[in-house]
Amino acid sequence: MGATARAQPNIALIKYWGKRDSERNLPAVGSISITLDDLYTETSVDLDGDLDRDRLSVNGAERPDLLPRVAACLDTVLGTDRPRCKVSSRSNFPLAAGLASSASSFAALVVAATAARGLQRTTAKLAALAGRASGSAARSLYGGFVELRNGADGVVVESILDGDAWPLRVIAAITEPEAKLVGSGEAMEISRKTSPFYSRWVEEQPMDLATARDAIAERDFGMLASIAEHNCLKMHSVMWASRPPVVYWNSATLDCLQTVRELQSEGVAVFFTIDAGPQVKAVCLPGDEPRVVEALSQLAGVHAVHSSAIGRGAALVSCE
Ligand code: 2P0
Repeated sequence: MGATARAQPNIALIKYWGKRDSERNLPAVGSISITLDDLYTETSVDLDGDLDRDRLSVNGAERPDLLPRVAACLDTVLGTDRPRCKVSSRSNFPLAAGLASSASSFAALVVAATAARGLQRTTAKLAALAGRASGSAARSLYGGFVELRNGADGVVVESILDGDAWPLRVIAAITEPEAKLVGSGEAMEISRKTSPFYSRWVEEQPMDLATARDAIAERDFGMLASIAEHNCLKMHSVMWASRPPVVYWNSATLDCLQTVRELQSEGVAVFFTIDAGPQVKAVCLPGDEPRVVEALSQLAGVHAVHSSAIGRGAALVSCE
């Protein structure tokens, strides 16, 4: 039996950084994200008892190096007595470079594996399973504006506003197409153990979440811009103050920030956010998108820009 699912990455406006329980991969803080539309990962899972071992191909190439994490996720979703699986995954954007490919990849994997086995699960359950593999993946099960909270026994995820209700645009400026050197899971642990700002970061997160929630409920772009940029820079300050320091930015990252600041001073409704990578995501109102795309595309250090609307959560494409 086999199934194919599609999931989109999500971009956190209020970030997840740090774990309270590494074993169960539970985040130390809640987060708020928007699920994208135009970037996606499509993953097929075929259950095949005749295989001698699990197989994984990513964008057409065998990737045994990525298999242990995928196999662990399959064990969580299907049980350790599961049949061997053939997994093929394709994404239409760069992987492991700060565009949340692990979010879309694990969200699609969990949905496809569940369907391939003929299991019925609620979206909440699928989100919890995806979160075990990658904290941010839990959010990609839902569309629009999504909040992840820490519940007593795991994460609680919900869509807090439909994308159609506030159709913001996201422009991702790619400043480095190659994969990052330090994975976010490892970097989070370095921050938790060594950054003098880490405890303050965790302490202040409920305040930032509340402000962003209000901004989204009121469709207040200025308020959302201000809290999202603050939360992003605070997360990177935690990383920069870690030992060893975790610095994902390059000089083009800073050029993008400067360009966003200039656009803001010209009255353009745009703000930036940066994840565990050097790419800059500019979030703007639809009418301002052409100016933002044009300004970011012109920068020498920007290799490509990807524009996206806000989209829906992970979904099954086919099941045999
Ligand atoms: C986020 N990031 O909220 C934050 C902002 C990166 C910076 O979630 O260790 O790949 O697999 O749970 O989900 C990236 O972390 O981490 C991430 P794991 P994940 O989007």
